[in-house]
Amino acid sequence: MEIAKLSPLTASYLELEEKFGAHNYHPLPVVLEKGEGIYLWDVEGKKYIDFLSGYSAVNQGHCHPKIVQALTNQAQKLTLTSRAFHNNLLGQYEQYITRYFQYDKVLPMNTGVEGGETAIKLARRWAYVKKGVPENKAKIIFAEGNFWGRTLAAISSSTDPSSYHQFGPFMPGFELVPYNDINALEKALQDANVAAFMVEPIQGEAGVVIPDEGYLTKVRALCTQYNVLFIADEIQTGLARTGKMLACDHENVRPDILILGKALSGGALPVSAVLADDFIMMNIKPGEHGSTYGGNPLACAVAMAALDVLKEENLADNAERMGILLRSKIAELNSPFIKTIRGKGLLNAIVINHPNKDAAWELCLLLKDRGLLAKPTHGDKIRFAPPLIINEEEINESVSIIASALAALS
Ligand code: PXG
Repeated sequence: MEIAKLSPLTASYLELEEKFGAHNYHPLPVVLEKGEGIYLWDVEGKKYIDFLSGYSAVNQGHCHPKIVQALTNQAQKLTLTSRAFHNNLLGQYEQYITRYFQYDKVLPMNTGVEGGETAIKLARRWAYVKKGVPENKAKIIFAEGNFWGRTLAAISSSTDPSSYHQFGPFMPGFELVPYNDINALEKALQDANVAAFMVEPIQGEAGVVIPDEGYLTKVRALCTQYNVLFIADEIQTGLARTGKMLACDHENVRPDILILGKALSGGALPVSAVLADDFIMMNIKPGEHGSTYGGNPLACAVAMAALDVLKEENLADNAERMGILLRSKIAELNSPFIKTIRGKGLLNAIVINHPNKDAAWELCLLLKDRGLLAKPTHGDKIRFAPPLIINEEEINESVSIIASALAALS
């Protein structure tokens, strides 16, 4: 029915997806064909400011020239060898990323969720080999409201019924504590079979939920006290998104296992990485973990370029400054429809205050009509997370669009 209101061209693309694709997403009715910097263009030629950035994969901006150059150069030379053989970029990339984040070793994977799975395997193995947990008894603690993907392990730790309902049975050995609750965490960590606590420094998909200041510091201290590994899922919060290279940097804490993904390729292809020191990483032996595409030379070349851009263009600082501006300008709108605006750097969300439960979706349609793309999460929240290269003028323009859309919301 929605399709009928669209132009015939746009509708034709939606009809194809409707007919031939699984219905596992509910996208906004816009068909994009080009991206450059903070901008996207649809098949009708309409231009938009991107306020989602591919769920924070496109921190460097769409089709960043340096990343595209690295991709195209390498694509003409060698793209995949598998790990059956060495390739000439893997070692260079491993040295580059471990120096960049100050860990002994990296284990390269592809998607974020594989990074999460890898971190959990590393933690379980460490628990058996080093901590002395009896075989098959290791536990991993997660925070309620977590989101780390869609595999069976990831949904086994989920508290969102739309993620796990009718997909059981689930992975054993997973336990939950409330997010931002240090006492509950301490209680859980007292169990001698606990291998790790895996947590997002800011919960992204839950609606940009920021823990109290000091939470990560206390998590770090408790994990050390109880000999439990602290796994930070920085797949969405990392790589300058929140105004620091890592969200953990806001409290100067160093996780035992760091998971990165998304912007590690700037949106060019799936690249994820798990970083840890030798006492964790060296418990995995040849043949015990891997992936056909993990560490492929194309990914290595792209990831080095993507990481270069973050530093060369000071994107963490820009995210910090533009985030402050964005939140203050939105607060100044004093809209009755905005219950809260919260965030760190350019990972922000508004919570909608409206009697109509579809108001967040309606607002996103109004934003789209006015040239800004954002997507609701959990019904009443909308993430505002543009590429980190956005400037002051563009923030001002975005806020004008948001003001106009709010004014049109009835
Ligand atoms: N950890 C966090 C914190 C994430 O936000 C993942 C892990 C999984 O990454 P991959 O690359 O396996 O999707 C995420 C993913 C979506 C979607 O529909 C994904 C995320 C957030 C919202 C929607 O693809 N984040």
